[in-house]
Amino acid sequence: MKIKRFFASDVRSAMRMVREELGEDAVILSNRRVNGGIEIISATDYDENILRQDIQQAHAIEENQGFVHAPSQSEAVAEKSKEKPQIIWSQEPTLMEMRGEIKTLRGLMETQLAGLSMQEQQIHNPFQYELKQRLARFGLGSRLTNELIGSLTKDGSEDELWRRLLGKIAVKLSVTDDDILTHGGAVALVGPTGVGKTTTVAKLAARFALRHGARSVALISTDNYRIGAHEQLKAYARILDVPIRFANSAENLQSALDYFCDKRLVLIDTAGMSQRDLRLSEQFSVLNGERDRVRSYLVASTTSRLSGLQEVVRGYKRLDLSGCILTKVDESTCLGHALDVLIQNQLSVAYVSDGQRVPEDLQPARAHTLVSRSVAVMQESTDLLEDEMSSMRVGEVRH
Ligand SMILES: Nc1nc2c(ncn2[C@@H]2O[C@H](COP(=O)(O)OP(=O)(O)OP(=O)(O)O)[C@@H](O)[C@H]2O)c(=O)[nH]1
Ligand SMILES: [Mg+2]
Repeated sequence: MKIKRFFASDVRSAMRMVREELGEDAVILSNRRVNGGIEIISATDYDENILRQDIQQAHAIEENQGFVHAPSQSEAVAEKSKEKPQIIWSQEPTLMEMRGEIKTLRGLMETQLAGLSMQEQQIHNPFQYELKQRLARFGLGSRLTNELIGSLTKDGSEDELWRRLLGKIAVKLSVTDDDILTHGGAVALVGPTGVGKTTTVAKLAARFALRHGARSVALISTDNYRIGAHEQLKAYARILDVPIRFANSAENLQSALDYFCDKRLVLIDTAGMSQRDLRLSEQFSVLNGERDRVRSYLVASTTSRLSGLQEVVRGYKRLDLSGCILTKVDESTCLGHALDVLIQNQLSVAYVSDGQRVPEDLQPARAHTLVSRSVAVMQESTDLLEDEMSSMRVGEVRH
């Protein structure tokens, strides 16, 4: 193996020197900036063992000369290659530079092309363009937007078409018609942390107790992970004067359900868990053990973004979900995100929670009401944005 060090003012000149002296088969072992230019270490007839010896020798020389040695790229690669073979030529600086430039160019072209197609649409199909923009502000993702626009017959004014689109969204959105409070049974509320599960359990229990009496309801908590989790539900049970039990395993849940078999509604409050939490499988196996008796509803906060909601629903769909309860609608800045995710996942909405008050702030979900509310939220957010933009413009003028 022949190793040689080259100095030049820039990478291109150094590479030319390498090629002229060592030929096209030369491999680049390292490159670094040094005073006055670039240093490249290159080799022909590359042999990994000899390279390692050479590197050790180089270290010894540099240490004797008082240099502080930082491992170079080639040394790191050589170290790694003790474990498995590495492709050293991929570190070649010009290639790496070119790869980076191609990536940047591809990104630029994609953005430009997307912009061009939007511009073209704006010119040739202004209605469609405007409706797409409105649906994006409403909170729908591109897949559902394209599906809805594609199914639209294009007769009528823009506002008529918009109303028709909203009607289509309402038709696609399925609701469960107050099923928990109408049919009762054993119902578990599951979902990520802090979305409002315990508060919703209390709201449902209070509503049911108002309709059928406190004796008809019972509560179970499977939240054994947090100190104080029991206290919160216990406090609600005390206020509502309904019995409560705690279950920390599938067997305990079974016996708690047996114990409350005379109740018309048994509400199960679960520990809040991220869809990425490894303990989620444990929670699922406890609930799946009682699948025949317990219906599970996902509680999802409408303050989450589209991708976050998508991930939550995907994670919790491993549980056979009977529906979803949307919370924090009063705090949402884009309700359409939740509608998109529910429609795409064919998950029905059971209830809508729009505040902290127990039991007032909970309504059975109605598709048209939810769509109208989403439009109102969209309008509020647009107005807010416009206000901010105009105050920024005023600020600019003043400066
Ligand atoms: N604004 C608003 N706040 C709500 C709503 N529902 C619940 N909250 C509040 O959200 C906070 C968390 O509610 P919890 O019921 O404890 O949530 P959780 O899902 O049981 O939380 P973990 O058990 O910790 O996972 C509390 O402050 C509630 O008052 C709602 O619809 N709107
Ligand atoms: Mg809770």
